Amino acid sequence: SAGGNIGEEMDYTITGIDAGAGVMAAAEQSIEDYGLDDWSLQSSSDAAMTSALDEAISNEEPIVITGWNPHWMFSVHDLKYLEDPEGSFGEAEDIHTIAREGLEEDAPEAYEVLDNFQWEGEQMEEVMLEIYNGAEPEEAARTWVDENEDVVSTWTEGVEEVDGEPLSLAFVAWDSEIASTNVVAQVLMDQGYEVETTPMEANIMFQAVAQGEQDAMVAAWLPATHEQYFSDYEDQFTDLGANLEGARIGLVVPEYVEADSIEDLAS
Ligand code: PBE
Repeated sequence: SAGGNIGEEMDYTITGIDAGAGVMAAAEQSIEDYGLDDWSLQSSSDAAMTSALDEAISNEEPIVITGWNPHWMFSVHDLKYLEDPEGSFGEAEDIHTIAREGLEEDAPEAYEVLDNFQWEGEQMEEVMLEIYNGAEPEEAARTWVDENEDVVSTWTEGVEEVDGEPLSLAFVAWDSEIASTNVVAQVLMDQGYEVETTPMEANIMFQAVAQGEQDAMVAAWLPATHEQYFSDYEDQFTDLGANLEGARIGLVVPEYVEADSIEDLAS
């Protein structure tokens, strides 16, 4: 309600996601940077956070979440990022593809497709929205691949097909990475691979690719969000560069929340 203390109305709680996400570390940093001494960051999961968001909006209650782009939430709800003059959440990010050492020799065709894989935030959001609207991730990815042959062919052009070779992709169950990982899996299946996708925690995803237990992942947010995980293993895997440019993380609120900056959360 207008005039009330905004923090009090939200129990001084930022609704977060899994504790291992980079956006969680950045949110903890923002609590420090902005002196939000009364506030705490609640960890849960992407799914739990977005259902808390849906519920808050249907009750027109204030809520602050850990948000990011690309994400379907911006198409479904009227949301805004809180300004971040201290830069706790960094600047624009790219999402990188990372392959295990030796993949180029062991599976050159998959490596090439992974290296070529590149798309736009809006395209990722198309897949995310399908899933939000009830499609299974595999199904949503299949539809997108079938409807975007022109894009997909730029990833696969001139790459030879294989006959049922195994290929493993690690990911974290963030809505954005569920979308990208499933799209890449469908494309590699079309190339003849037996693709296995395995969800895991963020630190384990980096570790598994570094140790060669997983072939690749398409979910490394750089330079800031996953900096810690990345620098831990930097010389133990191959960074294939950005597959998506212009991603972003931050604190997000519904438009009706009477705050424009993280500074406004301080009491
Ligand atoms: N995210 C989505 C992840 C990276 C992808 C922003 C929630 C993170 O914060 O680590």
